[in-house]
Amino acid sequence: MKNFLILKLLTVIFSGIFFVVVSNTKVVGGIISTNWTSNGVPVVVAANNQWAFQAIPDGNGGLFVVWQDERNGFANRDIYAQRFDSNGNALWTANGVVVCDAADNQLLPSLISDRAGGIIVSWDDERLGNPNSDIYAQRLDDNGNILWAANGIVVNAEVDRQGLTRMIPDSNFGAIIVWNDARSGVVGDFQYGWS
Ligand SMILES: [Ca+2]
Repeated sequence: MKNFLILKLLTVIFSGIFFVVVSNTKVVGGIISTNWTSNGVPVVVAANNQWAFQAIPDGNGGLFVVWQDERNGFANRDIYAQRFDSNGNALWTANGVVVCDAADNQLLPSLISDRAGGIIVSWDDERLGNPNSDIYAQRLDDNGNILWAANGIVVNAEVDRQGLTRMIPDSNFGAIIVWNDARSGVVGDFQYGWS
């Protein structure tokens, strides 16, 4: 467990406590108080680093996980996702399904339930220019199928940087998204949203 860092801890009713930890190269996760492998099951074992993961319950005793992935290069980071059942079995493609593998970097994903069994993921996206990131989003169903346009829909691509998204579900299987926006020239404005 050397170099491991607990990054996420959340309580799930009737399912114990999820924990997800990450080393400098690999991400692992498990459920405290159940019989998952004692040192955790791998979330992803791919080349280079996997970082910046987020996890939420899947509503069936398992969890969804998304992360920033460098398997395709340190200057071509992508977004991947995985689902685990209550026994720690990966339910989607081994090492995760591609949420976005567009050119350049996709960074710092956030995720929420779409309240229809799947998830909505948003992230910072540099495909149109580094470091002037934009905001993109994608929806996946409960089987990991992509539901919106390949590599995500544009949420906001104004001048300068947009990033650090946070979301809540809306009333129609979508999301309300807020982000940090520097279009005014002031990094730190949180005055923009999308639904
Ligand atoms: Ca990329």
